[in-house]
Amino acid sequence: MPDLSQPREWLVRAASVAVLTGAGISAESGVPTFRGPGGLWRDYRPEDLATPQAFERDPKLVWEWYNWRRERIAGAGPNAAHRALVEIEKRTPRFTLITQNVDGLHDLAGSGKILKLHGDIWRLRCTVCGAEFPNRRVPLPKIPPHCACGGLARPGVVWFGEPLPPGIMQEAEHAARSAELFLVIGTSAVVYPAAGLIPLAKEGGAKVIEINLEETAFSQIVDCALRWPAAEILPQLL
Ligand code: BV8
Ligand code: ZN
Repeated sequence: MPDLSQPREWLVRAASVAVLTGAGISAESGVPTFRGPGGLWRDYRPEDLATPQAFERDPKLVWEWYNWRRERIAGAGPNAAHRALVEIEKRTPRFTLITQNVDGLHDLAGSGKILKLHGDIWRLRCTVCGAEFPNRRVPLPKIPPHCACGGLARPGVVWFGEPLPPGIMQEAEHAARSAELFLVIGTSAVVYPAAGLIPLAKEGGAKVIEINLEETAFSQIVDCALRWPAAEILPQLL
């Protein structure tokens, strides 16, 4: 376990903390990441499946992938990393959790305010009437699922090439820019505009701590890089 005295001091002193999480924070819950080992699903890449074009071309295949992911996530629960963030939220006057994850594990852990940049795998949206509704059926009884109006339903997530939900990035940018401490946990930092929050936090004067097993494009600019599994090191940070 690396020496945590410096990051601990930053955490105790910070009146405003912002956190950006990625698939890595759910890895120790048994939810496969996108780009890590075993992250690939069959022989497809997320960039090829998580797009409007893929859904247009083969909604059944795309829904099979989401159904498989929903099954994997349904069997998983929040881990010590998710819970540690709930504890930090309780102790910090101004705290914002920004996640790229669509698995809903931060909600289950009890996090309060969560900015979901890429949507929620447990919500569906009708491609015809636009109705948006929760659906936690695992497995889905019918693939692809349909809306009560008869229209084809899609996962309530943001695909590549799609804009993020309006207003969410503005809130996330404000939180990153005004944070005294910015935690980047379990993200390969390759997806934009989410990854752009990291340099933004730095420009805003935040101390940036990266928790990841591997180097990322931003490892050079962070103030502290902790190469350790999040579920082990975050509770130690507390
Ligand atoms: C947009 C939802 C514009 C769906 C997702 C060329 C260059 C730059 C950018 C682009 C480009 N071409 C296109 C773009 C833009 C594109 C993009 O960024 N592409 C990337 C691939 C280059 N972005 C977009 O399209 C975005 N939209 O820009 O719109 C626009 C504006 C107006 C009008 C129209 C259009 C939308 C992006 C959202 C895509 N949706 N997900 C779903 O989930 O099914 S992204 C997907 O990747 C997930 O959300 C995931 O969260 C995200 C990022 O992945 P990570 O979370 O980082 O996960 P990953 O597996 O990669 O990494 C895991 C990390 O954890 C690893 O580093 C590993 O080491 C670490 N780890 C593992 N175990 C642990 C651990 N760390 C700690 N502890 C452990 N135990
Ligand atoms: Zn409908």
